Amino acid sequence: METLPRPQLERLQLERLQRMAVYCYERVPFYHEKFDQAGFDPYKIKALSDLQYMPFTTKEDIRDHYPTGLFAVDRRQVVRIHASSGTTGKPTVVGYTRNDLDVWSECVARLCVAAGASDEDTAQICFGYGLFTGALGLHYGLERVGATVIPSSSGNTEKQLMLMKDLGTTTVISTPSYALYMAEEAQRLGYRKEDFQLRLGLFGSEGCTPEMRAKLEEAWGLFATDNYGMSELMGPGVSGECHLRCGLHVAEDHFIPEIIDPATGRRLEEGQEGELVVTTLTKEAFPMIRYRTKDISRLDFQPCDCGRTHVRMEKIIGRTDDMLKIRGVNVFPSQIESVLMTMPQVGGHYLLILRRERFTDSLEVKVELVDNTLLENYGALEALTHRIHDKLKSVLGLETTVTLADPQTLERTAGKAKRILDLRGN
Ligand code: DLL
Repeated sequence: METLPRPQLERLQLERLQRMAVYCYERVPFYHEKFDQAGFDPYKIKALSDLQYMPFTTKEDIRDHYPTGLFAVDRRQVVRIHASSGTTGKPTVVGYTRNDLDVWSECVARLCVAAGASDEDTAQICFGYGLFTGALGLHYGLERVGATVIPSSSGNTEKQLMLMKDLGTTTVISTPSYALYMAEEAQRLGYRKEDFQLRLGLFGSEGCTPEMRAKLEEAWGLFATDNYGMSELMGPGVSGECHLRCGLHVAEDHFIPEIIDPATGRRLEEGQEGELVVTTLTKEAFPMIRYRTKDISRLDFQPCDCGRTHVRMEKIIGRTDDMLKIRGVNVFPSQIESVLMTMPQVGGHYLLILRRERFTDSLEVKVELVDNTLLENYGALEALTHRIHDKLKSVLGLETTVTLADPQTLERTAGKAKRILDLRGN
């Protein structure tokens, strides 16, 4: 499947899309109405390009049908429920049939193998087990690979490190920010790099710039890959990097990705940057037609040297709702992270604070020092502040206020890092 020549792959996608469109139309009243309103006839799909005439589905649509109004099967066929917490209001509830779980494990297993995992690995899963899809998704995928899975969950970092050392964990699975936190804790508790046998990090669920990744690889002495997914589409398993790390291969036999202009909804050409929209081709319990992910990326259809033919999406650049607009300048947090992580005196944790004073927005970049060495040296602190400020100014074209925080003072989480504090109100 992963190396199917493109024409065969597209034939398979077309057959599956035709089936999926009719399936949604006949089983989910929401899609029935939506297709009718858009004048879209699901029985008449002739080419993959017809996809662009199908209506989008949004997070609001899911919310409007809380909790399970978009499910396409009856409850007897649903064998698992997950949910994503979301920042406001009700969670997004998603369901799986037995076949959905099987496909899910397969997709995750593929990305683990593509990254270099095998049945010789001992894989410690440091994602939170529960409604979040990350832990159980990776769990079943890695079991399918034949790895020895340690479901240690997130948090309780001291015990986490003890298990990692004593059981000879070779592969760690977590958010990049938690992996960095674990590395700091390991150092604080007196562990040495040689105490661990980690060789591979399967990171995902939040952004990680190449600069941050380099920090992580250095801290743990491992090879790190990135994988992407979201609850609404399945969880992890939608796409992942192979060992060549030149984009994340999308599991194209199960998903069709598109890139659109978020403002107009128009589909963009290959290589252009825009919002990722994904259609599921095989999901039974909770199918999604043209789901607007709000994640920004671009697609590359060139075959990869690894032999996989599945399209590669670029690492997520940001989210349409994460893009900071400050005095008319658009800024993605990842651009700031890239600047910060090139400075050796700066640790992996930072906070972006937005304020509005007298109708003008301002951005404070609060940066944590990596250790105590600069603390007594006022001149050096001031020089570092200026250096960060000037670099940000030249990269972003924006005035920021840079403040330095003592080591280990910004909040850590065991899951996704919270890096934006927006105090602007509305
Ligand atoms: O985070 C699924 C997942 C779990 C993926 C474990 C990979 C590993 P949600 O909690 O629903 O699902 O959050 C989905 O997280 O829309 C992105 O904005 C962000 N995200 C996920 N993976 C990446 C990544 C899981 N590799 C949302 N890079 C998505 C950047 C990511 N952002």
